[in-house]
Amino acid sequence: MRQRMTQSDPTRTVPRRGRAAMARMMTGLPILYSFRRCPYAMRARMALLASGVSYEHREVLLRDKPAAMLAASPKGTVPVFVLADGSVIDESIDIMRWALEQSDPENWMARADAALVADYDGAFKHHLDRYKYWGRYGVNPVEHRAAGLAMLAELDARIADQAYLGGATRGFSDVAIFPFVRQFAGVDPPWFEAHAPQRLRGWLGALIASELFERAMVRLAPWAPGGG
Ligand SMILES: N[C@@H](CCC(=O)N[C@@H](CS)C(=O)NCC(=O)O)C(=O)O
Repeated sequence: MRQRMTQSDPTRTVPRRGRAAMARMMTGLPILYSFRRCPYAMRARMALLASGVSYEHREVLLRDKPAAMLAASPKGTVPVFVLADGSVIDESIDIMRWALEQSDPENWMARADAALVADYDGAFKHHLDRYKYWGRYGVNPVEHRAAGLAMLAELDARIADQAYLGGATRGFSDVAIFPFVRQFAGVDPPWFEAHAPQRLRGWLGALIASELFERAMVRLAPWAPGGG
């Protein structure tokens, strides 16, 4: 490998599958396969941006996933993060952790409640999906909306005396959870406005209005191999 890299035209001698990996080794930038509207990808992007780690963003169409992404992670979900050494992280929470291990300037990990995040990834997401896509599940959305709202009341209690879940400033838990609350709010905004606790709505609004979220929601054309 080392010898090949010193040759004048590596593309002639390196097997096809090896070329992308070699380019990666040369640029050194990790790659994030991402989808703008995916809440899991949102939180991964926000942690990467907060950490300041450089990476190559590859926007993906979920109906037309790049072969390179599927080769890295056959389970086919975004986000997928491919490190320069070829290792792959394909769970959003793990991408967040990895980013913040590199650098955590806002000290997010000091405000990480793993049990709470797991509860939102589990029970809340369960209710969110059934509220939003009730037809697909053949369920009564109102029941799942009520169950989600009950969870949000608990979340609201956590911010009774502080602006964010872990204290005065945003942390890991806030960023890991709010994209799902945003989706919940977006199913029926007038209903959410009328029924969700006011403080909780303020918490959500602040995270949505943040510059970090704005940066994470930048619109990019889908990535195509060879297209840059
Ligand atoms: N546990 C995964 C879940 C990721 C996930 O489910 N992403 C969705 C999009 S929001 C996806 O890629 N679904 C596959 C598809 O729609 O084809 C994570 O946290 O990264």
